[in-house]
Amino acid sequence: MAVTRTFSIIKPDATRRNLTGAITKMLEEAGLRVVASKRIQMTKEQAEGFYAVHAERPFFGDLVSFMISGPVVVQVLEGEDAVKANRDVMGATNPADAAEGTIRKTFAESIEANSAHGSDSDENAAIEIAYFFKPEEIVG
Ligand code: IDP
Ligand code: MG
Repeated sequence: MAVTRTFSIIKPDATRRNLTGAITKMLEEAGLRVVASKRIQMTKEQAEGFYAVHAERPFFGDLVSFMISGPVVVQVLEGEDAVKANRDVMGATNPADAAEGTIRKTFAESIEANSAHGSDSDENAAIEIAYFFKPEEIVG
């Protein structure tokens, strides 16, 4: 295994409930290191671009509205096999299916308001990191 990077978002349902620290702690305890982080208010255009792969899904409009409903914390995480480590600690998309001890099982409100995003491949991680961060904003 190699040390790699992934992209994470602490979603509006979590920032609203002041869970930024609690979620970051779970990421850190899973062996991930925050090497870039910023709290932003996404624009509609930014959210639509980020989730463009889901543009044809029935929930796309609601998802974009949710993602701009409040601030988010975008982060670059580094660690051994970071994409998998992050997806494992995040848990299944639907909190009803998420394993005990995962972020989504612990904190998610619904399949949509599920507290965290994590890239699903190294390729998408690189694309998503570049969507929100300049190289000089990432300090490993
Ligand atoms: P993931 O976040 O676990 O990778 P994706 O299938 O990539 O899941 O979906 C992206 C996001 O879209 C989810 O995290 C969730 O916020 C939302 N979402 C996914 N499926 C549904 C659904 O069936 N209804 C409403 N929102 C959904
Ligand atoms: Mg996904």
